Amino acid sequence: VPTATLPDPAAVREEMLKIYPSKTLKKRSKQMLVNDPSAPPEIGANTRTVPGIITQRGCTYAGCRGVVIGPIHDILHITHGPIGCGYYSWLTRRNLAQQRPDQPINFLQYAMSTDMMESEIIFGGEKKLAAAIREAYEIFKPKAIAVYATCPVGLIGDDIHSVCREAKKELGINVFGFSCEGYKGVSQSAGHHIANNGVFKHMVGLLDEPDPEPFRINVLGEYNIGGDAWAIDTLLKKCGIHVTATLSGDVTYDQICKCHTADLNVVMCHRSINYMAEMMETKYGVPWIKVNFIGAEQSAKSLRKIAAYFQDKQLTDRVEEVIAQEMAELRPVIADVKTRCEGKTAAMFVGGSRAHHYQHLFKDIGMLTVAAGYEFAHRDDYEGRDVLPSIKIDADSRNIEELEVEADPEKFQARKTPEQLAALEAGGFSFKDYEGMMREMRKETLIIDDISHHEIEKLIELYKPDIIGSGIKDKFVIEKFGVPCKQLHSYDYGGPYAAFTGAANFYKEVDRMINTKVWQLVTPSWKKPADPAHTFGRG
Ligand code: CFM
Ligand code: HCA
Repeated sequence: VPTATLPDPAAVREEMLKIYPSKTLKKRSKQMLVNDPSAPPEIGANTRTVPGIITQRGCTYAGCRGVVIGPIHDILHITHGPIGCGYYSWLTRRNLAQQRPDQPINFLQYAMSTDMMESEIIFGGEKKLAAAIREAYEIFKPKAIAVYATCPVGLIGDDIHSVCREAKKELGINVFGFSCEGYKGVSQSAGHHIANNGVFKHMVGLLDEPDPEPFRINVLGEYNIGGDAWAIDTLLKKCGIHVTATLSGDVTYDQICKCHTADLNVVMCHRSINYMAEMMETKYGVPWIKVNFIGAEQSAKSLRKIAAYFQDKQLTDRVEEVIAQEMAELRPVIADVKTRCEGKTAAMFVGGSRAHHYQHLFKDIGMLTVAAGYEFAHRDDYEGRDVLPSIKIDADSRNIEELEVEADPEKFQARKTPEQLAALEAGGFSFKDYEGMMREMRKETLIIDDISHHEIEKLIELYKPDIIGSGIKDKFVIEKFGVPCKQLHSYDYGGPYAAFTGAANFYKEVDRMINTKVWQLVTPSWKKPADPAHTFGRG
């Protein structure tokens, strides 16, 4: 991409900021930066959105129930609250699970809620919750039930945890609650933290039955959107690497209960699950490494890293064989797509990890990301792990209790001997080498945290990107400007995009989206003569 043709990012930033009143301007200034990969500047991430700004963020309940725990498909999820939260989170995130012979019903299709009414808001909803748990148990006989508190529950002070404890005693199954009221944090990120704590406390470690296969790993922070976890699983299987559990994509309760028996945790989405990786290491001795199966080069690098960890010649050879095979199939696709996509530009504003990961897929086909940002990530996701001590004081972490975790004297098991660790280190292997987004991005890229609709409009006007990766809340705003928008949350119902096979799907879809002539037919409404019936809004 001839970067000389790109606008000056500092000038774009000024242009975006100039309409804000002074207090908002001050705040937003810290959340918009021009990148320097050699010394990432400090970003004002994970702070409260200014009221009135149109944000893409979600709430704590969404992060807990919707994102991290929702995909566990053989337990019941009961939302305690008025019906809205349960109803509007029903099947919106693409939590895919395969039907299994031992479990004919896929519980993910249900929306279960206590449907609190005015009387419960006034007199308390604990009795109704206890009755709902009992009723749900009678109908479905699940292995476990999880209860999620919504905003009003926290406000009136229902004690969901004691209701769950009672139900656990009465029914003889695992019942546990999450105080994930939507207002708890500044975004869904707080919900991840609450979810991790609960999963760790109530599930991990309950089943001491290691899978018999060698090279056992858990894939943490992989949620099987569009079948990504299946694509990764297939690739790992080809190499002879076994997945004990994917947290949380197409995963069962038992898999989570025994995931502490794995040899290694590999972390895809650091933002949503770093807490779990750290806690499992402390309590059970499972080390973790960061991986990324989005993008061909990144997938190869991740496989090599896993093989390097196991220090096994046969596995290393097999991994190289698989990479060679997969790349032989992928190369012609890349070459073909590149003829039409090379030199095009992308911008990405997504969640807490994909804005980073997907840049690699665009890079594979010769495209450049000119601007990027997360919705709710923290400083370490932008700047790298080095900032960890200081992120402890960020907005979400202040509100959420850290679990006190210590090594379990019976279950802790060091996965490597000191000699093996020394050999790994001598070979240049490093654990926890999490670099964050900024170090892996071109100098002068514009970084925008928690982007607003106003800023997206300015970005389109000044950068004219060929494609934007984003979510449902702004997809159609973007497309009305004549710019294709690829949803990087739901994949617009496509996918998988992970691993080599998924990468091929992504390249072809981006090619189709960018190169279709349909965008030339779009005339945005503000370019047409004013309609006297709609005189308000954009003039
Ligand atoms: Fe992690 Fe996710 Fe993401 Fe996320 Fe999400 Fe998601 Fe996302 Mo939507 S866990 S941070 S809270 S990778 S639901 S599967 S797509 S915003 S970038
Ligand atoms: C969430 C879920 C979401 C929303 C997607 C979007 C998802 O944040 O609660 O805004 O397009 O991936 O389903 O991130």
